[in-house]
Amino acid sequence: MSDSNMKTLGASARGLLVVLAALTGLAGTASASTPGITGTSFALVANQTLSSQPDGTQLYSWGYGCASTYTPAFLPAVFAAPVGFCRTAQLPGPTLIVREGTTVTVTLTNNLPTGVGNTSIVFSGIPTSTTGGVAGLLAQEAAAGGGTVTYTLNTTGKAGTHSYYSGTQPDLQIEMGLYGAIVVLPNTVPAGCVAVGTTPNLDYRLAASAYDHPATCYDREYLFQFAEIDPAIHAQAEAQVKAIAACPAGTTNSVTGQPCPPAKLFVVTEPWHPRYYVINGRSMPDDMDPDYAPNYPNQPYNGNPHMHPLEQVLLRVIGQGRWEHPFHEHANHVRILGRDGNLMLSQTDQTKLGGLMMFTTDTFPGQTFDGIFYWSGKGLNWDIYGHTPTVAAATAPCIPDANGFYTKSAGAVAPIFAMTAPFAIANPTTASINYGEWCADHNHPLEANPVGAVAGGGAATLPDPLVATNGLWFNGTPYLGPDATVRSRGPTPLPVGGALQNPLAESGIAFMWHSHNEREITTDDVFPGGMLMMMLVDPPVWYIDETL
Ligand SMILES: [Cu+2]
Repeated sequence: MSDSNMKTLGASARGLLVVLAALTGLAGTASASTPGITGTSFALVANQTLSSQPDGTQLYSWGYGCASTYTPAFLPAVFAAPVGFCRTAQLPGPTLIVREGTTVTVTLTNNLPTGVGNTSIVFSGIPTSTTGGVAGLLAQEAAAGGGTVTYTLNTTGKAGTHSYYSGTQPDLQIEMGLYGAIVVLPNTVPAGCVAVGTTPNLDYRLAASAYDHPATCYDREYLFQFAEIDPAIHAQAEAQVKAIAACPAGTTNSVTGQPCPPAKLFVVTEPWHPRYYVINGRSMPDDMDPDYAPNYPNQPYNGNPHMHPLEQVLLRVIGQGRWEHPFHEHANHVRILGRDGNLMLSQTDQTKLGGLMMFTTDTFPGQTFDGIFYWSGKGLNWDIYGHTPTVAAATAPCIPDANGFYTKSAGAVAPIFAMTAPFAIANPTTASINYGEWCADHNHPLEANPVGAVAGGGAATLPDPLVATNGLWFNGTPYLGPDATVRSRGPTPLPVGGALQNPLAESGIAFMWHSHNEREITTDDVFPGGMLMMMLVDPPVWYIDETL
């Protein structure tokens, strides 16, 4: 995907969508947040399971999950059971959400099949002590056949996003799916950050800030875990596990009459040729279905970011596989806040961030970063809300604040949503439609004479909507907001009659977020797939429901 897309946001997004929608039949408007389980004591198991891939493959895998005797609590609260679930094995493992400064215990039980051997967990960057288990190379291990080990984590000073993964034969066990995320929430609300639950709108954040620092406040958050899968390795493991189960040690082979050998897997992990590239255990387009969607019973987490203009969006990102993935968040750079839970501040001014701005973010194996992304529409040279000097200008003012945007400090009304079901769009004020607008482009239409607006001098012959529009996300306009097609084009919007549009009040602009190693945006060599998702900028008055 060309990076010049950054310069031509709406137009390129529209082109991408036409292609993608035609090829994949994009699903609706699901979003995400950072769901997980919370508490100070977790009972995890390592077990075998199946993962679902977009080509229909049910892939034999191993994963961490919740012990069947353990009832986890879910965050955000909207994902309380029965919406949220935690299988006895899932991909990735359950996201553990804990609070900085608390002592956290994680008990791991090894329910992996006979022949796999021991297993363990490494909590990257978090001081850990251990009770029970048996000695291992990188961590104390839970022995085969139901053995347990308890890890005690000291989270003091460890706010941020961390990875956890198997420290036992990691070339095989991480490949099979034994990895997950641990999110450590800061235990303060820094000055200037908005505490969770204090806004009138339903709040999906886990915390007010990423770190104990006022420069790390955020409005919305998403967790992405990147990994690769070589199905040939999974096939070897599955075949050997089944062979061992059919001929348990101490018994006799029913066909040959020979004694069954001691059970031990020997899976060759080189050469290694991944064919699936996953974000949170799913590939495009599965990653755009909702969190906890029933069609992915063992892959509960999606990858489907939405945001409003100017919102500060926290990206929690982990490289869980063997490769580095150059992930490109189209539409802006990402400001890196910290890596592996280490906040990076300016060397000369500790009130300011010191992390770099990245065009493609790097995800090295086992490493995490927290970053801030936002979209503003600044500098596009057209009015993103479709105002023209004659259409809607009078009802939608744009008064620049000190930074040139129409915000509260310039008298704009911030959108507020009624939190009663079904909460879709609830802002009653027209002025809120263009909350956050970049005023320098106000009343600059993209087209001086929009197609279909005949009275204004536009062409009377509309493009064939079947050429221009495919899929539920394409709204037929580069503009944001309710009735954007009408505001930009007059009474004959595209597509005619609006039959193929996404919800009229949504009219978002979509951007591709994907790996820039283009081999990785395939599923078993078929494009589009793999490490790819669509980010949607929604108009301020569109309520972003993170549970869908
Ligand atoms: Cu790109």
